[in-house]
Amino acid sequence: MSQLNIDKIRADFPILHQEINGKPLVYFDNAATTQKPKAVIDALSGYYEGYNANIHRGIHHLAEKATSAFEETRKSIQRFLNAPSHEEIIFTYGTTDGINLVANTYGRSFLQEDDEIIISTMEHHSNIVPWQMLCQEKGCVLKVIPITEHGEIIMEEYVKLLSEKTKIVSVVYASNALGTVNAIKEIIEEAHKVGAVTLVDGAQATSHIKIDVQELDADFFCFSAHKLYGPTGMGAMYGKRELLDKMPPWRGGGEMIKEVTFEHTSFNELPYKFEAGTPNIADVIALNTALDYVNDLGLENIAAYEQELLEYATEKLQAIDGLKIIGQAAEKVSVISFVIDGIHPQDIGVLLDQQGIAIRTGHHCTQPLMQRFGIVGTSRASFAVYNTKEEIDKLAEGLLKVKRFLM
Ligand code: C6P
Repeated sequence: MSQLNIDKIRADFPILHQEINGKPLVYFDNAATTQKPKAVIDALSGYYEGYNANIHRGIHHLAEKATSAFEETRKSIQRFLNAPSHEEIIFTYGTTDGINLVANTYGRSFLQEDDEIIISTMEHHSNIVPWQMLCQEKGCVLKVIPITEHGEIIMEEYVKLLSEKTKIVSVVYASNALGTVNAIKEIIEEAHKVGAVTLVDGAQATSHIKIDVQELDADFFCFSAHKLYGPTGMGAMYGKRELLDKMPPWRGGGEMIKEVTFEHTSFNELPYKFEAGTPNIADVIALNTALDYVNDLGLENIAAYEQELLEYATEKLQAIDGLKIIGQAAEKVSVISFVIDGIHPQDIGVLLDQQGIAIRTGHHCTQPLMQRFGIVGTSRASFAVYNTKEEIDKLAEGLLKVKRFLM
């Protein structure tokens, strides 16, 4: 039995209380983006209505208030990830931006021809393409860890790929398309044995798993606010200070400099060296409210409740004739991807939408993973803390209706 009052939680999310196509909205596209509690929406408008000002530059009251709220978020993220210091938290546009930052700074500076980068078969495009671009530029080699039919990394195969040539291992903590939770601590440990630097794609992990970057010994950890009940278009990256210190900046502009002449520029210290230009102030501030929201509920409580939903849904969906769950790892976050014999995932998505049920269909930005399973895509239902078993019942009934309609 959950420790959480789900009715009360649902009341915090205004968007949930509407009808879509004449049916109460069932929102099961949380792996794409979670909905935002009223407190987060209020934090956004509170900034614009009350203390909109540019940060770090002004000495007036509003600028100081905005700067202080902005920097408070950095400290909250430090605590949330258990990072050693807030200077090791860099604001980004999101997970994609964080990975690109590492590829374009660390990668371009320290990798050479024939060096190897290891990723896994279940990576999101944002943890594939930046490394491919780097490989193209530097003549490095991209190696891919295979996975089992259940959607789990084959550790022995991973270890075989590692060598003194391996410079970067970049792996997803929780897969958006399969739900698999990877043994990320072990993956990092093995990478460190050959002296490789590690990056964890934490996009799907932060809203379900308590993160401790020191425990994991991750060199870089990236996540997006919008999958954590926060705003879109912003996120953060943790990096170990000794790495961040030796990395050159990526984007040039205001804020990231110490002194500029036409002949030479000296760069600001951490974290500002990586934060050129006016940042996304309002959204950074609102992320702090989202973190408070999650912390108040307790990530352990959220995770436990979501696991209840996952088990319930797995049982319900498995009972549907012709339905196959793609991704049956022993440890999963609350994501269920599935295919139904003879029905295209897109048709499932469209027909469920007519019943007010929002899921995601397609390749989920993991085309190589879909190729591994020999499918064009899946239908994916992903659950958050405000979802209920009654909604899962509606999904199961909805799928039966889809089948009856199309077959
Ligand atoms: N996955 C999904 O529906 P951004 O877009 O930068 O916030 O996150 C990118 C990203 C990186 N890694 C993983 C594991 C992800 O799941 C995502 C985003 C969304 O699955 C949109 S494609």
